[in-house]
Amino acid sequence: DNKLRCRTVYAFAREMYPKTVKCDISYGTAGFRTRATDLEYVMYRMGLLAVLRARFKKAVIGVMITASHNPEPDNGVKLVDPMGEMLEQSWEKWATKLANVTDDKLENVINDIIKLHDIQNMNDRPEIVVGKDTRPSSPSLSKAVIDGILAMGGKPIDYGIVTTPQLHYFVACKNTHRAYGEPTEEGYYRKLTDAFKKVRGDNFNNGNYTNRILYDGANGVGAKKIKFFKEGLAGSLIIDMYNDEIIGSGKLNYLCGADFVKSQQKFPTGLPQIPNTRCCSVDGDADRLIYYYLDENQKFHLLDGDRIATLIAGFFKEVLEKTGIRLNLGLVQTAYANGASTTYITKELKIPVACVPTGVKWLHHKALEYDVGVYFEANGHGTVVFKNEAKEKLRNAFQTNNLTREQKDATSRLIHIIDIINETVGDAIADLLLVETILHAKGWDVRQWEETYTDLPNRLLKVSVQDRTVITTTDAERKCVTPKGLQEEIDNIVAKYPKGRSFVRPSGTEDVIRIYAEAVTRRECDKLAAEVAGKVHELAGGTGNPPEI
Ligand code: G16
Repeated sequence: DNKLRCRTVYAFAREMYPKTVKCDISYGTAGFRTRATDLEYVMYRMGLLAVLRARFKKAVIGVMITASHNPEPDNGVKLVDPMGEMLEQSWEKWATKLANVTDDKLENVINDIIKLHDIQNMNDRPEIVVGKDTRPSSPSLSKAVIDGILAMGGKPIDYGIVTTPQLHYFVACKNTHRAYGEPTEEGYYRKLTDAFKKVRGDNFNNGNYTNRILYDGANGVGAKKIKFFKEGLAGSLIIDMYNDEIIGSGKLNYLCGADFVKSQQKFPTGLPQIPNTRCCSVDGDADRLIYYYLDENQKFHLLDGDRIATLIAGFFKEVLEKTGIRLNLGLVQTAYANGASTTYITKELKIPVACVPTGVKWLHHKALEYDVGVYFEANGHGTVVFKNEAKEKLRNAFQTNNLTREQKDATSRLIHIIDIINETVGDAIADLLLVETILHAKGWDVRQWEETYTDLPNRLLKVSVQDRTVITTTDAERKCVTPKGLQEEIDNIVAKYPKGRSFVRPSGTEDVIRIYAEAVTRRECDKLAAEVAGKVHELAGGTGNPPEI
């Protein structure tokens, strides 16, 4: 049987999805990502791998076709593990291997995977859930994934165009036999909006908080899906939508969306410029969320993932204290977190903070160590995760009669809030509902939220190099190991700037080196970023001109 299966796989590959690209690609920060035209055979092979993974785990596995924040001509693919988490790291190596072998070696690698993992149930037909974003290249790439699933004998369940977090949610629902929710789009909208409405109650506004927000859909799936939320929220939150999805218009993520707003620190195109009005942007697959506003002098103010993290962590600390239930709370960040946010969390909120490398998989994993783990990247990617025992503890406490009125109210609020959150992965729309819930509870407008601490001016730059793998890092990406001498140069530059901090790392999703810098003033910060970028360009084989600010 096995032999026959492998032959089919090979024949399919040779006829329909031959390997057309010579150079290798690797499973990076968020799966494979490159030009869409180079991806058909990779997609087919990931369909194959998903079925093998599903047989090994005896569970439903997900495949998402998206390049998220990347420009529209790019695309990508990532596998989703049984509880909705990112593919386990040891299998990333297999993904890379399977993607890069020549067609005639495909059979061998598949046999290696089967043997090494002792996969016996080769006749099982596991379900593989497939989703895609709105890119014009996504339908044909999705077909390649589905052909791979079929060739390997799996059962594709095609959810069509969905957000990345929706796909993660479907996988978790299926594998928990619906304990996490209904594995349908309707089930997802209902779970989140019902919980939101319960917590909000009849008073839609509170103190300085008003329930209207301007929403930038990045011309992607986040625009398409917010419409269902608007209906479900029934006026409890009014979402004015801009940058609506226009499939194939070439505008995805262009001058708008969470990545543009965060990295350019600019107001996006397409939204009305109304002073002191809360605005937010999601990215191309709706797993990142960024807030911002323009003041009366048209000055731009950014409230990024660090702000969202501190708002959420601070709120959970307050509510947990009110419940009287002892649960430990922690926050996970990356090196991109603004130094001021880390100081605020540790000194004022007194919540422990951990720092891990870029990539949701690292943050998610670390956050699971706490009873209640909040994790966010500065770029707006994050969520809150709860240990099962923590949820049980809350539910059990609520059932007993040992709580005071205040403790009971706080416990019930927390139980409902858990249902607003998509615990499987960062989810821009679920995060939006959570932020709005907290601002409403506090009665805060966007300026009060911003007043909690003052960000250090910071700058993100990109440098193009011949080969980004020449830069390797350690210490949660805060120090670079190669090329030799670069870290000493960076240290010397940083030493000239009071409270200066800078690090460099190769991107896992684009062909560039990323530079981060922060300092006390905007001028110094920009000078620091430019100096470090110049050094990277010089010592790491930069192409073209070094970036200018
Ligand atoms: C992906 C990852 C994020 C990461 C971002 C940038 O986001 O999921 O964890 O921060 O890429 O990664 P890098 O700096 O390595 O290019 P998304 O929203 O594009 O999926």
